[in-house]
Amino acid sequence: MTTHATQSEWKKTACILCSLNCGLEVKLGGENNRHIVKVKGDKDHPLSQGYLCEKAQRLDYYQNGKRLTSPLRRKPDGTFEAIDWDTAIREIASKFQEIKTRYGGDKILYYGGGGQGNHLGGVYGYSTLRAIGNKYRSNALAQEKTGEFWVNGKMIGSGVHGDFEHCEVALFIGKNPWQSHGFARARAVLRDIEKDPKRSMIVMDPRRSETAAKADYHLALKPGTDAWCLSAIVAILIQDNLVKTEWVAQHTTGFEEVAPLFSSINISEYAQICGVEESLLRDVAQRIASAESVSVFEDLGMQMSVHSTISSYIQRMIWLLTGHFGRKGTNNAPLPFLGVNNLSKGQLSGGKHRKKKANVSPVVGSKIIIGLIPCNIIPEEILTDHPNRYRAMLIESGNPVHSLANSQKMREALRALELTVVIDVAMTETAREADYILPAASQFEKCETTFFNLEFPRNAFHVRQPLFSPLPGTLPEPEIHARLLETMGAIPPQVIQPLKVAAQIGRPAFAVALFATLAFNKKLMPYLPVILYRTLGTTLPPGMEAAAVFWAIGHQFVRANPQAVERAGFGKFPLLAAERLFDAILHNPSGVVFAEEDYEASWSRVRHPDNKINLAIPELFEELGKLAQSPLSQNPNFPFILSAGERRSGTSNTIIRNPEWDKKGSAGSLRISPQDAKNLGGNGGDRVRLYTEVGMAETTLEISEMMQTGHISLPNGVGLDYLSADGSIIRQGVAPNELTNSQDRDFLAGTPWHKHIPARLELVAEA
Ligand SMILES: Nc1nc2c(c(=O)[nH]1)N[C@H]1C(S)=C(S)[C@@H](COP(=O)(O)OP(=O)(O)OC[C@H]3O[C@@H](n4cnc5c(=O)[nH]c(N)nc54)[C@H](O)[C@@H]3O)O[C@H]1N2
Ligand SMILES: Nc1nc2c(c(=O)[nH]1)N[C@H]1C(S)=C(S)[C@@H](COP(=O)(O)OP(=O)(O)OC[C@H]3O[C@@H](n4cnc5c(=O)[nH]c(N)nc54)[C@H](O)[C@@H]3O)O[C@H]1N2
Ligand code: SF4
Ligand SMILES: [Mo]
Repeated sequence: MTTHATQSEWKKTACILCSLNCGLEVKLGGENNRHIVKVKGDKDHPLSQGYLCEKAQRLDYYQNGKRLTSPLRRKPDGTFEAIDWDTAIREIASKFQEIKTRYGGDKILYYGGGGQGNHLGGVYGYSTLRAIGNKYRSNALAQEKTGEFWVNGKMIGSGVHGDFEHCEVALFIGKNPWQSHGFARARAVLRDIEKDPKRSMIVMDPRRSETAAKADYHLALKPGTDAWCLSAIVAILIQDNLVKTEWVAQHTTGFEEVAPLFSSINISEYAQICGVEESLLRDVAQRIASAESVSVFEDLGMQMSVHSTISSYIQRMIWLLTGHFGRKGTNNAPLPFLGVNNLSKGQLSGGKHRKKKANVSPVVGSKIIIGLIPCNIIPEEILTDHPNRYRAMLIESGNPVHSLANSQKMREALRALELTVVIDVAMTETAREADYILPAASQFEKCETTFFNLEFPRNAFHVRQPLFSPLPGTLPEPEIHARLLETMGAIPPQVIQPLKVAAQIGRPAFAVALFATLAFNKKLMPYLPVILYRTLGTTLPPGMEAAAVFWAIGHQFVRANPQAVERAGFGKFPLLAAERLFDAILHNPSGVVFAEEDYEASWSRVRHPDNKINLAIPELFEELGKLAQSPLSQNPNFPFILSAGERRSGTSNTIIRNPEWDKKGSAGSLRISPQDAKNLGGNGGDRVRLYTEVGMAETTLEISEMMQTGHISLPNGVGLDYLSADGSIIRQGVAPNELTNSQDRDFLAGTPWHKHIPARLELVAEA
């Protein structure tokens, strides 16, 4: 499984550092030709079109950081020993089966399945989960986007994505796309909006972020007051008759129920609570109501703060009451190849549920949204003395000890389990707590893809070809899962051989043989990904075996969406179109446009009677009503609000662990306003102690005009442990979740309040 490149060749791949996955061309070189030495944007990529940001230049620090190269097993003394793959697979398979027999497979929690650049492993992981009887899952989406998914489900029945390239007005709520991206070619698009006098940008952010600095309207609200700020804008729309009543009558239901919630709001009072001039709120409401098109992006500044889910609801009211859905330049419902939410739910396509799933977690009883239990409750689910507590975890491509609230509690929880298995490329904070660690091939050493396909009306999908062979000692996840399943006896060997032969004859013969096999043995259905990998996969180009699942996913997709695929150029006949699509996926290293639609298609995804959007969510009315009675209070012992996890140019979650690219260590400082620094008697570069209710960390002050008084900010993705060449551990910056409390979470979705942590500062006296 090699695709060795010669010294001078440019190879196509994608960046794996954020959800945009920009298409790249990279030059390989260095020792054994195993380094990424040059990086440029791939002009042929259908979405990024040659665009990239500076972070992509650091990819070799991921590829050639300190990697795991052997399966590891924890010894009774707590240290790890290297073991061979056969032993590791055999022991892990039998230990999971033991847990299943003793307690039930529902006591095995699965976490992760993919990060910013890799979702293919998760598709294969699904087979293993079915074999071990898994029921409960979680991943990072359940600490950011589940509230939004839930609200989307109630109102629209589909995900939505703004059309920022074409909108007249862009509204960013707790979102800093200049650094964090989130839509294709973000910086280029932001510059276009900034330059065009007919277009406007509105940014709601307590901080003068890079995006806010480019905005026409910066609503520099007080941290955590989004719900009041957004409610005030909705109230202005209703009270000043700015609602597009005809559109609302034609396309929505429930307006009569929600209007009274906003018509009595005291706008001046709400403006005061959020600290934004009432006149500015009125200007913004006017601008949105009079715009031809408005696109909106809500992100962590709002989603990871108090009132997360109700804010997701209120903000939708702003653009739905003004008719900004289902047209060019507005918010639309894209058609994903395989939605990340379907992946989370363990569904191979957007099709129907196989079984009725649990709707609350077994111990805490928290709501399960898109098949995920909230990340914040994981420690309680494990540490509570309850018969249904989880006994084991399989963690794949996720670093919950570092990335979920309250790292100390998460460590304690992992240690309390009878079995923890981690699949990762590096020795992470999470892996250190595991019983077994399996070393994965890197994302540049295997076929990979993501399902973050959110563009509309033209959508693309990019399956990457490997740049290198797997580092000796590592295996790609599809191979790991195939071996686990085979060892557990889930797939009888006699099933594989005839299918392999059929695949050699051709895909039509394979299709017939596969259907016959599955018809006779329905129990094999959950293992379809691995069966495809072991059979059809052997006929695919070397290194692309794992792409076999796209044959099945593609057929399902084409059957469900024949017109979109036909318009993308794959022909009229679904069976043929699906085969062409599969070939295009395999042989197009820059990615494939798989769907072309018109804006009307958005409406077809509104899954409510008559394709009308539902404005009324009674489950949220009580919580909304509380806003009028209870403005935010602040504990006097903690006079600052800390936002822990700001996206900066120097951060990329915990994907790049090697700190060498940031030799000055400047990526990790605490931003503070000039006034607050003065009050504290501190200067830039001074060391400070930062206290929260659960922890303390030492960090360095960075005086920043971006910050308003009372608000301080730390970056995400730093404070990682890195084993340097001489064996010592380097840790640069503060690991944010040593400071966060898993109890601080949304009342409905359980999402954390990472952007709203009460904090106190103390200068460290010079020695
Ligand atoms: N460079 C870089 N880019 C990334 C990532 C990365 O690690 N590094 N990670 C990716 C991932 S996983 C994600 S989810 C996205 C997240 O992308 P964003 O959500 O855009 O990133 P953040 O910087 O966490 O938060 C955005 C803004 O919220 C503001 N904020 C803080 N408190 C409040 C508040 O109370 N109200 C409002 N309205 N705003 C507030 C902050 O000042 C900040 O500017 O970024 C992705 N892109
Ligand atoms: N306080 C605070 N905490 C936060 C945030 C915040 O703003 N504030 N942001 C949150 C957000 S939005 C997110 S999305 C999460 C992200 O946090 P996580 O979901 O933990 O994801 P990543 O940091 O992206 O890293 C995933 C893991 O995948 C591993 N990996 C990389 N490539 C491969 C591969 O090919 N195979 C395997 N098996 N493993 C691989 C990496 O080494 C890493 O350990 O962090 C969250 N944590
Ligand atoms: S970090 Fe995101 S925006 Fe930057 S190059 Fe990578 S994928 Fe593109
Ligand atoms: Mo995220």
